[in-house]
Amino acid sequence: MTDTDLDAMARDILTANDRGGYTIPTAGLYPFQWNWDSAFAAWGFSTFDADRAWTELETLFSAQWPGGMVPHIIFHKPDDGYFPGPDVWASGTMPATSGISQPPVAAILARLIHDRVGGTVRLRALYPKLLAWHRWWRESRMAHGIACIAHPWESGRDNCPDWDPGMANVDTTGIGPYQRRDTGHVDAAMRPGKEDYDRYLAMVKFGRDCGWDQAKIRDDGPFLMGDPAITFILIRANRDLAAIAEDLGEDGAEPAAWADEMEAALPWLWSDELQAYAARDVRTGTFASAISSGAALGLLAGVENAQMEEKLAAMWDRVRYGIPSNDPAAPSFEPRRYWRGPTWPVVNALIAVGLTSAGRHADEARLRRETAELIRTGGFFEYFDPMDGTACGGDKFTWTAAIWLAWANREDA
Ligand code: 2M8
Repeated sequence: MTDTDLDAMARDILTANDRGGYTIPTAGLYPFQWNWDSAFAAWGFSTFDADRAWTELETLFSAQWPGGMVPHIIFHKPDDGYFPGPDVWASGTMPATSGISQPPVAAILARLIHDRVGGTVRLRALYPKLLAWHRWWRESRMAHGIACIAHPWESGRDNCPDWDPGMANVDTTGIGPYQRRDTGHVDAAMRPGKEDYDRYLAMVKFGRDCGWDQAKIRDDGPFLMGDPAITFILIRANRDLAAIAEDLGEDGAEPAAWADEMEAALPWLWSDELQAYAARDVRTGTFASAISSGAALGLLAGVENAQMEEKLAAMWDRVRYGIPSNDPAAPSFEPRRYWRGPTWPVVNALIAVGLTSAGRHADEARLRRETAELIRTGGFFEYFDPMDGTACGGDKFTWTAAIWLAWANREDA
């Protein structure tokens, strides 16, 4: 199969996963609109259908909550193939959504899409919504000046060992029996375990019981951890928003100041033991015990740090393909279990955006080559074993197809 054939297949996947204004990540396993998946889908669409790219982002922001939050799942149409569904979240919104958010990559990708295909009128309409979302992060998910997550699902890196310190303290009393659906679609050995799911549901229960009072979730919820990945993403996204504002003739001083403030707060995330930025439990102060792909996203924020770069380079050299989600040298590393080791084309693409900004073109080319190789041999799967390249999780995956089109198979990404 040639790269041209793969281009056509990738476009077909995006089109087949289109449910009318939004794409689902993959049929069966994830039958709704997911937040950061949609932003990547928009980037993919921008390579062949500019109008559809903007529509994807517009549909995502049509579910924005009055407080500015953009939810992590939007349940546009009923589907009982996924658990927990709208009845468990009980958001009370129209459309029904989850009650937490996901990595704020939309401004970063909106800027790249605008650079590629234009669309100033559509970007202008999105700008205040992006700003309101970033403000929500600042007001509802900050501690020690760092962006935090109130649920591992909010990080998008669900069962990453980054969250083990916070997960250890989540009380699961009162979580009765429930029926998971994910393990009916893919191999259970590649998914989070039951103990993880019990805790995930305990966090959802807390949010539901307090009527999704976001300040209460931050202050009293069962879980709150500083997330290096979201912190770096938000620094970059705020700077991109400031640049967008300038292009639009608006005043971007506010998001620019937010980015500077977060950058100044980074020392709170520095682990002396790991010699890297690492996830940290706000409730206990405990750091994650291994370096992860979250640290590698520092490049996206323009954060340069020689000690950390050395650690990250060593981590990359321990695998054959891409940046692993967890360090293979760590006891918690599992090469096929979801976010505990596999490499994810979407994260590689974000890191590549950072490498390009830092002028590290040889590293960017290596990461692109390794990611493209995974897709060429394994297909458009959700994620991959970074040691031997085995394709894992769901097939015909929207974000892998999008990344192929927008970055992995391009010279001009
Ligand atoms: C995964 O997360 C969902 C919950 O949001 C799940 O496992 O059920 C993660 O990989 C997340 O990053 C992604 O957005 C989602 C849909 O692809 O799947």
